[in-house]
Amino acid sequence: MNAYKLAQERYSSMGVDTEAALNKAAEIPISLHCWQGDDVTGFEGASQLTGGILATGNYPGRARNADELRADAERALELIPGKKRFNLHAMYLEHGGKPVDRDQIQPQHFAGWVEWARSHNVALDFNPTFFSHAKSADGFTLAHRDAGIRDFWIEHGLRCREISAYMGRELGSPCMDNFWIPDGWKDLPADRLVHRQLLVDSLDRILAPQYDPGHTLDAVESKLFGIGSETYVVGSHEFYLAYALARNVVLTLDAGHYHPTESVAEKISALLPFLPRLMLHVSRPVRWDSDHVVLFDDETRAIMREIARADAWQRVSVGLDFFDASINRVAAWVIGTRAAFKAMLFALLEPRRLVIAAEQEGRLADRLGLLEEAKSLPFGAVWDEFCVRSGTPAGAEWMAEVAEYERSVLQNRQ
Ligand code: RNT
Ligand code: ZN
Repeated sequence: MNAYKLAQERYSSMGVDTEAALNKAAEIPISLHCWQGDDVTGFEGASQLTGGILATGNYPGRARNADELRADAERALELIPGKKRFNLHAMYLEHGGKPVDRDQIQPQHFAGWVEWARSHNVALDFNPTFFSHAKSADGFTLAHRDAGIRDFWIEHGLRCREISAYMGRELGSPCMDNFWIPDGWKDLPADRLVHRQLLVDSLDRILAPQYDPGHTLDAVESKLFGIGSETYVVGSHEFYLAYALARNVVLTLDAGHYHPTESVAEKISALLPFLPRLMLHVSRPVRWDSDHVVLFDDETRAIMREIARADAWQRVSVGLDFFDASINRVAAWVIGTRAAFKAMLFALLEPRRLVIAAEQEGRLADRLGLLEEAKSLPFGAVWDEFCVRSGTPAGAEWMAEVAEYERSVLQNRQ
């Protein structure tokens, strides 16, 4: 009998249907972030990543243009099981040699991406880019006191919504348009309120045009601090939670954007009764918001477990957000995304019926015991089965493929 059949029996003895879990996991998309492929550089000729985020390392082979980034992403997508989306930032436009500023971008600048997405059967998500630009150099964008700078960024936001709607319409799946801005102060502000009022006004102006929610959805992403905005971030958690509730937009939770002992997993069930929709940036903060490659670790498992327990996959969009420039970037995508899918499948295999029964009947030692026993069920065999059914390598086989791609493609980029 093969390993999967044995695993199926073991899970079944705990009341878990592995076939149902495999089928479900195959339907739930994870959105791969384009910016892992080039250290958050983009195609505008930026010489520096700003906005208080940082990709560290100088591993050779960074994608330098859209064709290279797409080729690298294709290699990664082939090695990752499950349903994938692809998440772009505005700075990944293709201007065809005629640079356009952020307040001038149009859907046509993303036509190449839409064609690529269509031919690879992935839907797109989108992000306006409020960093790595002369007009964000002093650390403020949508919350800037200067009306001219604010207008520039508002126009960028408006155009990004149009582009997002175009992507969603073309590809037949709503494009999540995620707003994250770096605005904040390094040191003690004299006026915390004024920037928050300005940000409300800017966002309201950006969100004024109505779009079909079947084409684009708007999300806002909070943050605790950034490099250079350690003391005050305009778009804090409370700010965006209140904004999302007041204006009925999606709230994005980034796993690296809270105090280190806070858990994003724990927040999900607190928000679901109030917010129709959440977006996640699954990431791995190490001592700070370091955006390390996602792993099959406690926090990622807890996040997926909470979505699975609430059966909220329709309401919680899962995206990734990490950037490691110190290792092969294709491998980083593969490791992080496979880990996220692994955590999703693991969550779907929880012996939920037995654990709930134990809780309801007050058998609390059984509840704890079952959760502990579930950890040593033969999960690896079910995961391998998921990979094989997806037509992707099981186990460590993907490594040889990435190594070959490094030899034949990445090493030639100087
Ligand atoms: C920054 C946010 C944001 C970015 C991307 C590039 O702290 O996490 O999501 O990582 O938009
Ligand atoms: Zn993020």
